[in-house]
Amino acid sequence: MVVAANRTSLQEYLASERMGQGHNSGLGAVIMAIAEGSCQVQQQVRQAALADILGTTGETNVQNEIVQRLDKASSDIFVETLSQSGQVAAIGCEEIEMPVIVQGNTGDGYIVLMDPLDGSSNIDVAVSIGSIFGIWPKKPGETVNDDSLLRPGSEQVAAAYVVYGSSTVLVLATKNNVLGFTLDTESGAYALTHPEIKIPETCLYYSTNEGNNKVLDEPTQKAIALLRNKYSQRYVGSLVADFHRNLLKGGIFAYPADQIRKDGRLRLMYEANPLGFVAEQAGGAASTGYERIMDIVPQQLHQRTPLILGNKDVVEETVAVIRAG
Ligand code: AHM
Ligand code: MG
Repeated sequence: MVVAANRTSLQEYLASERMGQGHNSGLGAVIMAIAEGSCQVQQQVRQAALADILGTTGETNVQNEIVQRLDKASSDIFVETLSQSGQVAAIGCEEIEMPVIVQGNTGDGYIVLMDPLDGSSNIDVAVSIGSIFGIWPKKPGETVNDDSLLRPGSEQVAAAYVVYGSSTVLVLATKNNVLGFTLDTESGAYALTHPEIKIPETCLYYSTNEGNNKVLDEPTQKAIALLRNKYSQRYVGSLVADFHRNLLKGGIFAYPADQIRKDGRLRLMYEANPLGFVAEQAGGAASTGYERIMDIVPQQLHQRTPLILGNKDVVEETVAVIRAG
């Protein structure tokens, strides 16, 4: 049964926003490439154990983390769909050390940075995981090279993520708004289910790895204690899933720097920047604890960052406690 027949499809929405035209020329094709790739990834995620594609590839990635077979498969899928969109000049990916420069793209086009499968530790245990994308417009007339990817998050034109949860939801943020589309697995099309997402003003949840508390510095321990005293804790261990809950229900995610992870745990270019963009467009905020995430001028494709993300007032309050020392 096709349950989404009377809803606006992602394709219809992009056409109505004229995302194939004018200064947005080609953005619709990039977003459709993400949607198409995510349909393939969600099939693999749902059938992983049956198709015998769980477990590791036996390799480690550039961050020295073990590569899961689904990490690699997702990376290959999105590199292919984005490259074939005809609108992507370069791709930066968590699983690939160097940027992928897409041959033949000579037009204006876009640069996409992605975490193709976020929440690797949850892949083998049937817990929600996701994919994250930041989209930057190529500079006019630029011939892309490796440095073309090192742009601050504030220059993103759009960002998206897909959560493979009890349903598959694609959240798209542009400078105009934030919307959610749910995949109708029968028809294979995304349908608009969450028009105009805004983070609720009331914060209900905080999401942090409490096991790290002992290695936090004192001001950060104070900031986390404040959250603990006020809000309920929810922590999946997949950033996309934790963020998605907090975006819809009101909450804050915190992965601060600690004595072991001095630069934080999460990656600036394809985790913090895209979700920071989504959060800000939905009325929220994203900070390292010391500065706005999207103001950081990146030095490296795979650099890490501390991340405090979600409800604006609570991010500001948390940051103020960390800064007060
Ligand atoms: P990944 O991109 O390799 O999956 O790693 C990032 C994940 C995030 O999804 C999540 O927020 C974090 O790592 C969890 O880390 P920890 O297990 O230290 O709590
Ligand atoms: Mg990740």
